[in-house]
Amino acid sequence: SKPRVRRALLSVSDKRGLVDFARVLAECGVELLSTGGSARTLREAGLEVREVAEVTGFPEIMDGRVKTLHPRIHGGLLGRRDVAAHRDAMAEHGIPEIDLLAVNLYPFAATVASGADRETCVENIDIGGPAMVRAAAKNHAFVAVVTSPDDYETVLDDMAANDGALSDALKRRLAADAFAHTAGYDAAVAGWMARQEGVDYPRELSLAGTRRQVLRYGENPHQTAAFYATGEAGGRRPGVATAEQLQGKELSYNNLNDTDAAFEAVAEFDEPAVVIVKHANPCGVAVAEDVLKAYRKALACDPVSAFGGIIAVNRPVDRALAEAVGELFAEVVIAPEVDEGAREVFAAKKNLRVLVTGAMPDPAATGMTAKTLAGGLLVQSRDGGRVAAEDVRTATRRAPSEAELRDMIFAFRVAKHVKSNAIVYARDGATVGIGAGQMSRVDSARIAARKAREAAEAAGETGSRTEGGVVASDAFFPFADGLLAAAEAGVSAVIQPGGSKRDDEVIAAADDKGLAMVFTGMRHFRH
Ligand code: 93A
Repeated sequence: SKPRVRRALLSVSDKRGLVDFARVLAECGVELLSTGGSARTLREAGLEVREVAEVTGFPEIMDGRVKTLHPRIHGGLLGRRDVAAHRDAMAEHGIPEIDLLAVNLYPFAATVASGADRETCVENIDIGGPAMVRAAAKNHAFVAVVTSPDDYETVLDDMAANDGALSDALKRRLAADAFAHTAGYDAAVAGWMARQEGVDYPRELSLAGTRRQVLRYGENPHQTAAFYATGEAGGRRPGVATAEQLQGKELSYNNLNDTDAAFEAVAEFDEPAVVIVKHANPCGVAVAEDVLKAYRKALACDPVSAFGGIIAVNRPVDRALAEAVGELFAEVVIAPEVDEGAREVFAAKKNLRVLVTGAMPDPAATGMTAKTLAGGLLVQSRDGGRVAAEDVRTATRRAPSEAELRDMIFAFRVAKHVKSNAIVYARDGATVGIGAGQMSRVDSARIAARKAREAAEAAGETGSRTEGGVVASDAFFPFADGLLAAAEAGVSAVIQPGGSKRDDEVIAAADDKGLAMVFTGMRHFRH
């Protein structure tokens, strides 16, 4: 049978669960070794521990920079128990075998996130911890390494089931986690150091994050999937990765993707706003004096698509909004806050997933986006571009009215969150037709107009919703046809980046139809 765990080295910054873990180990007859702070915590809890300094015969020096970096420790972690020469070396040099290592590292990412100065961040780069973790993980045939307090219980259960020994399966799994842990840790250090030097993309890029959740499946049931929190901005960007889920089933891969799209979109607006998303595209967006009005306007855009959608709100959700949302079949609601009354209403909808983020993210903040392609990774800064009324230039004879301009800025911000080619019709602070993801811009323009017509018909309206509205295009109109399709739908104003070779043709067509058209000079492709 396997050798029992006889000696454990515990050296942790995050002391969560440490005492309980160590107490059970001690009860199993395991000798405890530990470093300064960890040893103190254990002694205060009445446990018997040997300090590493006692084993090495060498004090912790240089403010703790050198405490475990010693052959008496590393020999005990790396020595093979099945090689006579290794055993002899241990005996000769008084090296105690370490069978179990529990280490978690100096909190580097949290120190950076706290806004600490450079020196403090550097001091929080753990050297001895990763060295021990890697040594134990390499020697996983004989040594178990625990890098997360969440695994203490698993280790104790495994020991209980194996007569005080640890199974090979668990040791291997823990070793894999250990290398992932140190890789992620070094990636955080490398990323921070590069950013200090103004380098966005270090030569070796790791996006290693922490696995938050193994998902039931991916985009389709035959695909596997997991959700990783990369801790972007030190985990300070409020959103789906940091949100608290109040109720409802586990979020699926598609839920997470769509919820992110919805929440990032609703963060664009200063006024109370609601975004409804289906298949990663908004199918209704509106701003209003309050979120209940905004919700009604957003829903009216395309109530058919909104069925089973994701609803994102940029203000606290109250009882009235929760009741209105309750009339629809929605998958997810995400908001910075959900008040008591709303929580009561939602509680009756067991399947509805409700997420609270605590705050709204800064829509203009810097950050990174990544997408994979075969054998590679495309990385770019996130699209923090945000066109305001003062950024646009009138291209036509007629300048837009203030109301037109307000709707155009709104529509352009929506278009940024619609897959290209994106065409967005809007009126009075609400989208009335959205054309997404078409290979031809004129098709997007026609689809958006058709959707507006059909929604109006279904609602029994006689007038046209696009009449007197505005249209936004995420990229320039290469020809006049897309603009003419919008003119046909009755819009009075157009917002687009401009910059086509045929801008003159497009401007002439707009002038001919009496439209006001502004150029943003900024494009918002989204694929
Ligand atoms: O400063 S270090 O890089 N040098 C070391 O030799 C060393 N050994 C363990 N950091 C070192 N550690 C780290 O100290 C561990 O990874 C753990 O995070 C922390 C535990 O210290 P204490 O027990 O004194 O609280």
